[in-house]
Amino acid sequence: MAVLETLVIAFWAMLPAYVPNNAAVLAGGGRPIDGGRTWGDKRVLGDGKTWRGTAMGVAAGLALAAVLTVVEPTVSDSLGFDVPAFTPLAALGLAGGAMLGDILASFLKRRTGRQRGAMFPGLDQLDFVVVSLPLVALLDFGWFSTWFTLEVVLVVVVLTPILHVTTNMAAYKLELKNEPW
Ligand code: CTP
Ligand code: K
Ligand code: MG
Repeated sequence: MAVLETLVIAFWAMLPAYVPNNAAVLAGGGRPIDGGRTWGDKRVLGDGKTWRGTAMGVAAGLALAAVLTVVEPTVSDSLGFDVPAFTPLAALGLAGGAMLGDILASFLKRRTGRQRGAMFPGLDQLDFVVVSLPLVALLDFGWFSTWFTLEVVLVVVVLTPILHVTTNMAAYKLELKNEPW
C-alpha cells in the first residue's frame, strides 16, 4: 500500500474517535460522572469528566461517522482508492471507545495523585486509541480487520500523538481549553 494511501485511510478511519474529545471540551460542564464521589482521599474521576461532555462527544463522533459514510463513495472515487464507510458498530466502538479511554485515563490520573488537568505524557495522547481500537475489534471484527491492517495501526500510533498535541495546543491558544495537553 502506498504511504499516502495508508495515511489517508488511518486518518479517515480514526476521525470518529478523534472528534469526541474535542467536542467534549466544547460541550463539557454540568454534573460530573462520578457525582463528586471520592475513593480514599481522591476523586474517582474528577470534575473534568461530565455527563454532558461525554454524551456530546459520543454524539459528535457518531454524527461524523454518518457524514463520512454518506460522502465515502464520492471521496473514494476521486482519490482512486477506497476509504472506509462506517458500520454503526464500528462508529460506536470508535466514538464510545474514545470517550471511555479518556475516562479510564482520568481514573488512572486520580489514582496516581494527579489533579484535574495535570498532564500524563503518553496516556494523554493515546488513551482513546488504546480503548477504541480493541472495542471496534470486539464489536465489528470484520470491519476492523478490513481497515486496520498492521500498517494502518502503526500510522495511527504515530499520527495520533502528533494530531493530539497540535489540536490541543490550538484549543489552548483559542482559550477553549485550560491546558495545552
Ligand atoms: N470534558 C467533559 N467530559 C468528558 C471529557 C471532557 O466534560 N468526558 C470537558 C471538561 O470540561 C474538561 C475538558 O473537557 O475539563 C477537557 O478535557 P480533559 O483534558 O480530558 O479533562 P481535564 O479537565 O484535563 O481532566 P483530567 O485531568 O481528568 O483529564
Ligand atoms: K484527556
Ligand atoms: Mg486535560
